[in-house]
Amino acid sequence: MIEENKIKLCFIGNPNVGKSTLINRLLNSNELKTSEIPGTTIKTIEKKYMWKKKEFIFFDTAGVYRKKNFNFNLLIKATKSSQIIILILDSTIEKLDKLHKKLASYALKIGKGLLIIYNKWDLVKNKKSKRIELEKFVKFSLPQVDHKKILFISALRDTTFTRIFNLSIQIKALLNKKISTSNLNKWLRETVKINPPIRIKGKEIKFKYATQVDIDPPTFKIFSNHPKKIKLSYKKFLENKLKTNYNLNNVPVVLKFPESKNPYNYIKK
Ligand SMILES: Nc1nc2c(ncn2[C@@H]2O[C@H](COP(=O)(O)OP(=O)(O)OP(=O)(O)O)[C@@H](O)[C@H]2O)c(=O)[nH]1
Ligand SMILES: [Mg+2]
Repeated sequence: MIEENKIKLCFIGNPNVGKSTLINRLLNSNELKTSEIPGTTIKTIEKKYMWKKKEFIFFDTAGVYRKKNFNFNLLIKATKSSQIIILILDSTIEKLDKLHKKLASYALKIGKGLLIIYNKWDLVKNKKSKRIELEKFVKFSLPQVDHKKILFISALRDTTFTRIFNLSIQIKALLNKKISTSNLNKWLRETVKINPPIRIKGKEIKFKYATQVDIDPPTFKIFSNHPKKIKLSYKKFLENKLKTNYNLNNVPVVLKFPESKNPYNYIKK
């Protein structure tokens, strides 16, 4: 089977949030040990599953805790071997703590897709207001994540998990998305025209050209006359606009502003 057809998902989160229970449900089996006692899964376990002719590889990981003897290396190794990180949170616990923010940001930083799932939704009473509240938490703590793509599930009670499979397929496709140069340049021209960068020390920043140079994660180069003078806030603005315009949700996008004065020099290489 060719590698492109594989979708590797790494399930991470605090102990006892239901990572192993969820993977068992996705596998339609009981092969992974689960229990109400935190710390059931000790090391990473890899499972394969075919879903609609696609091979899924699930990594079940040990619940993260802060004690000194927690093996972060194992978690990092599983994270690096995967394409998408699935952060499982407990719906009955209010906060997205610092460690989760770090893990999620790290996943995006190293180029992974990210899906956030609130589990144990069956235990939540006032579902409508709780959903809004939890979405706000994520929006505030992890602004890189599209809060509309968060899933609220019960690994124990739900009867279907199709959305998890479908969203993972979608996120993998986004990681590999290719945008044509002409399309990108049309976007760049229009975006800069509506909201041009401010002059820095009298110098006008002119954008010349944009091109996608890599996939997984989508990586772009934007050429201009004064790349060093572009403010970080304007770079962030372009990144956000690019993400919204091409629906690049739940995946990192890398924008580079290279020095080269003549973009054609770069392209000829
Ligand atoms: N009510 C409810 N309980 C759940 C749900 N999912 C899991 N549980 C229970 O939560 C407990 C922990 O589940 P596990 O799947 O072992 O959790 P884990 O995240 O793998 O935990 P560690 O391996 O310790 O990191 C078990 O008693 C599960 O039955 C859910 O959606 N609703
Ligand atoms: Mg477990």
